[in-house]
Amino acid sequence: MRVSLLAPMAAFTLALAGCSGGDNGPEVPKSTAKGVTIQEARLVLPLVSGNPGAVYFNLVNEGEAPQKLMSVDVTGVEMTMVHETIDTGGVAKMQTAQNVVVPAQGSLAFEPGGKHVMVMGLSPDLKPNTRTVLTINFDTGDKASVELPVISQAAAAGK
Ligand SMILES: [Cu+2]
Repeated sequence: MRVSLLAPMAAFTLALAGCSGGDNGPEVPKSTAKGVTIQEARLVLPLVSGNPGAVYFNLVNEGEAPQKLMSVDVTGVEMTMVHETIDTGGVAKMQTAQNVVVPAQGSLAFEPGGKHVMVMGLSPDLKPNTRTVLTINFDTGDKASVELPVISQAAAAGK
């Protein structure tokens, strides 16, 4: 009996998305901040529409210089504010975060209960399981952008 050996050399073709975005998500601008990556980014929608949402992420800086965050842009929101949560005698309060620096060869987490980006004036297009774009502007003029998944509070709590 002859055994026929098939050696399928499957050629995987990567279909690259064009500039239109479409089902492949929004177009993300190229980052200019060398060595900086934004990880685990997500926009958590408010429970009640019209209220602010919050954006969380982890900023990683593999570069040789610290990166000072100047401002944050989120496509589809009217206003962003960089906040930090502080504990004033057992009461958690939010205030504008000053001097937000990602150390060289370090990282900085924006997470619930800590630093976060408050987003106000959310477009109705920002529904759960859609995606938008997060851009972080540094004082050097460099920017880092990433695709930003939009999730509900329930989805955020289930993580
Ligand atoms: Cu806040």
